[in-house]
Amino acid sequence: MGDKVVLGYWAIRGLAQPLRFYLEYLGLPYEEKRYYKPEEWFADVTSAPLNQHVLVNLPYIKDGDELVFESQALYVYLAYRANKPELLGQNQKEQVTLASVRGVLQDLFKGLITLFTIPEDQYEAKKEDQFNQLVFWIAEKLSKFLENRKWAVGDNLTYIDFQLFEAEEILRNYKPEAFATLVGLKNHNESFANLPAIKNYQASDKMIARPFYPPGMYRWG
Ligand SMILES: N[C@@H](CCC(=O)N[C@@H](CS)C(=O)NCC(=O)O)C(=O)O
Repeated sequence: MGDKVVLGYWAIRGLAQPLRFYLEYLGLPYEEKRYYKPEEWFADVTSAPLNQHVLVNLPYIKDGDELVFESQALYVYLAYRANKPELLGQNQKEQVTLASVRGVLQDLFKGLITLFTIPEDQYEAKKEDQFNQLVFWIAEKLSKFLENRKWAVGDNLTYIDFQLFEAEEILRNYKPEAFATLVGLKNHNESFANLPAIKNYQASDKMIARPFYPPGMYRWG
């Protein structure tokens, strides 16, 4: 274990943004290694210690000599590291619900990526249909699921709320009028944004407001 954990990722929101919120909430001392250019990442990934790891990827957590890859694994590692395993779900029911919400969210993120990577010359013509077919109906399901519950698994906050919040922020910024109709997601979004750690972080200069996705490669971000 190191004095500070290091979160490595591109200098965009992407897969790291919920982890940044999570680190703030956990109160773990951390720093970020933000990669601004592919060359910077290439230099690191081809030298020790990263080149000694088969699963190497971004985001990663470096904790002293320990290196952890795969974003979903990072949430688990950091919950134990911060001595807050309750964020993994406190019982079987919460852990199963968390896994269900995580699966639906993965479908939603996949739909968003497909939407935002429509070829440039087809984007205007296709974006409305693709939003409805790939994104909105999944967001509606999640929203309905969240009605009458404070957090994704019920009364207790877990790490999946951090991923859910990022999905909400994408929807809220991309299509505010559609997001406003998703009452369950809207209420969850407001409750999460009001957590003191999140409120402070969003007001700080560490916060990356945009882009959500790599500039140039995506039609929106
Ligand atoms: N399954 C991986 C996906 C990671 C991934 O696709 N990382 C992208 C950025 S979102 C990347 O640029 N990885 C570095 C590389 O491919 O060299 C995770 O969840 O962490």
